[in-house]
Amino acid sequence: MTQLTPIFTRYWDQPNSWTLETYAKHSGYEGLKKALGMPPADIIASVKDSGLRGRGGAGFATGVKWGFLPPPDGGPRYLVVNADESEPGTCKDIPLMMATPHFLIEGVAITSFAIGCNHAFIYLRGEVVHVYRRLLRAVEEAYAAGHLGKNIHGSGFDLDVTVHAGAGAYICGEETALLDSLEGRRGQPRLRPPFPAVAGLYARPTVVNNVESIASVAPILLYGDEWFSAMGTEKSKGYGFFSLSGHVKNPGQYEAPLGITLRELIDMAGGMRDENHPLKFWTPGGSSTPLFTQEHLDVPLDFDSVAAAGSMLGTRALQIFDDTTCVVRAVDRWTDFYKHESCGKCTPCREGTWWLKQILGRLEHGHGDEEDLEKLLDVCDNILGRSFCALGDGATSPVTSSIQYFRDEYLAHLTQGGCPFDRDASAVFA
Ligand code: L3W
Ligand code: SF4
Repeated sequence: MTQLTPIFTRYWDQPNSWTLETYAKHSGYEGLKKALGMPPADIIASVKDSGLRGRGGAGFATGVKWGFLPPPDGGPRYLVVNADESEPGTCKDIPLMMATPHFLIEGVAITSFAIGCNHAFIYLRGEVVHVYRRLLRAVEEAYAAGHLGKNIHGSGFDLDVTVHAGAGAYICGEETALLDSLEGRRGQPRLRPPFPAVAGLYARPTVVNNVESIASVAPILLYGDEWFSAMGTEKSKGYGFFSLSGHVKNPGQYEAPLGITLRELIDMAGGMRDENHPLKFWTPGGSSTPLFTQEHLDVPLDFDSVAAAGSMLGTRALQIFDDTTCVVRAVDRWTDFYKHESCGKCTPCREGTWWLKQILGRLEHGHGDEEDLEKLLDVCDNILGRSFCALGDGATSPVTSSIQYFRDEYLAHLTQGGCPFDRDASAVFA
């Protein structure tokens, strides 16, 4: 049985967990002091050796990404933390920043020193004003204690940190749209390459990493890369947040080694909310990842095992649905989100998400016809791989996977003149 690994969550239910005073009592900023005595190349090597892979969805190796920066040319280079957490079901970065913001700020300082950055940015989702205030206060505390600012701990290293709140658009979580937004433009994805590592913020070399990735750097430096890589699986090292929401008794963030299964996590969360209603479907990594069902309860939640089973680990946002949920209605709601958040830059996503929403809506409300399932799949086929960024591809995941596993339920919407769950779910799908 896999055990929880409370690192970020060790004391976050204690009073004032977010203050520098509490963080200092738990070895806070010791990792930074250690890092400042190391050659920057050794820090990058240590993060590479730890096996840390990006915690923002794509799972790209963090140390490898840092290694893509071109050699210093005398001009500025930047670290930008992607704190625009908005993927449906994803709820880990915001609790982490609320409960223990100094993990992130220490990680920012270590990473900036390693990559030669003197000005780092934290780009925060616009809606979470309470998190903005908490981060500002934590940054102030870190400056006052000499963890940020000029000549940090006598090392000669200077670092300023700017916290920037966005305006509330899901697309600004895409790294290049985020950079455009940070520069003051409308947030829309840029063509890649060039990747941000080569031409990012203000066309300068830039590392863009997720909050949890950067926060993980502090414990890796403090306890060592071998400590980190001893957890997890062969190609998915370490631990991370698994955010359970929906139909479990105790939803929340569970910190555990990668490779844990949903069966184990549901046990940790106290079981399903009602034992008379079993698990029906779930998302392994947010709504942009193909749905899983009962048959995937024992898939190890690591990057490769989830991919081999037909989905993506994504942000480990486990949205759990029991058999009282209409899958067509759930997919319709997610699709409404993608249609609303599509930035409009490319036709397949802008028009395709609109059509998906129209077809799903009429199925759910009893106006569908027999061709609708094939139309849904055809529209998805015209979005997937033909869109400018991952938002379009992600919008197709819930649609195609739900038809794969629940075609009969879609057909029932046709034969019964709309959503059977509006009448008696158990009678229809028993
Ligand atoms: C330099 C190269 N850099 C790749 C860098 C690249 C980026 C990272 C990963 O999307 C996914 C998406 C969501 N030289 C490079 C290079 N890089 N090759 O590596 O890049 P990529 O394109 O694989 O992914 P991405 O664009 O970062 C992220 C999925 O995650 N997702 C998560 C959503 C999460 C939120 C949230 O709320 N946090 O929105 C869920 O599934 O769909 O597929 O840095 O520059 N040759
Ligand atoms: Fe914008 Fe969607 Fe195209 Fe991405 S896929 S650029 S979000 S329209």
